[in-house]
Amino acid sequence: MTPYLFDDTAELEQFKIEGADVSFAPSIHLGRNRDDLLRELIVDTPWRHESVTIWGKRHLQPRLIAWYGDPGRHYSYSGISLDPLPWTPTLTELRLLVERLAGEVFNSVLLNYYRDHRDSMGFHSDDERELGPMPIIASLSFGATRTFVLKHKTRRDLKTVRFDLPSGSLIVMKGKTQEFWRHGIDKQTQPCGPRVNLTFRRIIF
Ligand SMILES: O=C(O)CCC(=O)C(=O)O
Ligand SMILES: [Mn+2]
Repeated sequence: MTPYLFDDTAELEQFKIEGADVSFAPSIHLGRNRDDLLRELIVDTPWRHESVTIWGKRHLQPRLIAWYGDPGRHYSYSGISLDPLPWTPTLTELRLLVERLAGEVFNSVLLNYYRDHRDSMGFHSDDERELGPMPIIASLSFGATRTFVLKHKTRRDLKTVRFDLPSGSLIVMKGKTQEFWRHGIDKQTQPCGPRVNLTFRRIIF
């Protein structure tokens, strides 16, 4: 039996990664069936397929997104600007749960929908000015297990860190993680089902 079938490991454990503050819980207690939540998020979210500008060129993002938050919490990155949708009961419930586990308060969430193994997220840091100097990002995953990859921005001697994000897992990045490290989700050759990821954030202005 894999430990991920249990719903009772709510403890966040800190990874030992130099210059980063990353903690992880493989299976948080949700009080609801994860597959039902995944289906609900896929069906009920007004997903957007956005184009972003990278090095002056427009590209369709290899995933769908949606932005929710308190009124006025706009989010802009790579040439797109998102107006927040109002919190749904499900997203409010998940936000309260994640706030309790992370011991932080969030006012917005970016939803990412990876339709299959071909969807991905390029290496980036969540270091937009509106997130403040040491952003706290809590990232909750549902659906297919995908691999989260962390690479240091300058230190070639530090190994790339890879770990799986199973359905119901929570990862929290804080401190100087965004200053020193980039993270992303690679495409994979092995086919997989859909995954929805919720990255709770605090926009400070
Ligand atoms: O899908 C993930 O786990 C990563 C999401 C992410 O890095 C982001 O939304 O900024
Ligand atoms: Mn990110």
